[in-house]
Amino acid sequence: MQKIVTLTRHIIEEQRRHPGATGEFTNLINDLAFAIKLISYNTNKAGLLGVLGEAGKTNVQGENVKKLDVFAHETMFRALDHGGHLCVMGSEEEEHPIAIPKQFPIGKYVILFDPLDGSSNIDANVSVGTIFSIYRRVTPDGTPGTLEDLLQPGSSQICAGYVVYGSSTMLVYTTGNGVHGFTLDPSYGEFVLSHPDIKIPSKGKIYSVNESNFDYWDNSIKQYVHYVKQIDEATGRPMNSRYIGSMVSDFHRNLLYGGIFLYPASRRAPQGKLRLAYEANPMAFIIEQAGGKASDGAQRILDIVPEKLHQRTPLFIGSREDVDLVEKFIRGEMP
Ligand code: AHM
Ligand code: MG
Repeated sequence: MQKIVTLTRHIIEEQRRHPGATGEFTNLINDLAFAIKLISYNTNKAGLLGVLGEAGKTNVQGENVKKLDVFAHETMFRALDHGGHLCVMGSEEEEHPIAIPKQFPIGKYVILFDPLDGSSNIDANVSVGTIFSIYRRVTPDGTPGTLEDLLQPGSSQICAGYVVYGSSTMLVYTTGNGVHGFTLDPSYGEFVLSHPDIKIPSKGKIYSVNESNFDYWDNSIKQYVHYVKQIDEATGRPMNSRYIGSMVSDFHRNLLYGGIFLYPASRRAPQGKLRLAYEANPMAFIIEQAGGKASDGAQRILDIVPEKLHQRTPLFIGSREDVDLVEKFIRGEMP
């Protein structure tokens, strides 16, 4: 019989490498996987269930919230609140740290998540995703977690992952031992290992950026984007433009094929658009584990010490050589 490696089995085998592992982390991932299955099921059924459209609220970033965002946020919270593994949560959809309800035990881990990334795409049936990031707490055990637990640099992550709700649902994660992709088999509801040890090519063919921001960018970014479109066979140009506008999907494609995703700062969004804790850090951990690179243009994303929960950052992420090159443009080292 062919060996099928489920997500649970994979996590258990990974945890065996850590002497003293209690199984708590494995249980946390199992709770998370349950939430993801529920979100996946409802994302697939979004049109049928009549959950499309605006929920009539705005989130902390002042953006419109779609109904499925609210559902995904609540599902994550409710699947994770009672297990006794977490001391605090942070969600892109919630302005403040989310406490563990008083009736439940408090654990040693911290989770941050973007419950439904790319939500402006839902109504058009374009792939969306969930992104998560797990840390060990830094405040004393047994007490409720605080903002301090949530404001750790990305380099302290112990696990990060994302889910693409696409033509199939895929979960990609790392615990610092490579990047592994699992596909949800809808017939028996398990995530099965389909993409072991993913590595991103050191140089890619694809660039992904919202070029409608061109006039708002610094000259260095304009020059870089102009450069990648010029014809020069020796350096593999022009690169190919691909932009879905759903970060998880853009990132996932570039991870598999090679390339760069950029969301620079601009006059319109002086700190960039994407959030450090919910989007940049988890993707940065994954890309580094896959052999790629993530930068804010000047420094490694994972080295940034966050000051605010919903802090934004410029982001350049993908194949190492491609990110190196855009940094050179930013430093003014390219003609
Ligand atoms: P969201 O978390 O509110 O969905 O916003 C993040 C999304 C990313 O998925 C995507 O990369 C980006 O916003 C697209 O932004 P833009 O429409 O400005 O190109
Ligand atoms: Mg998002």
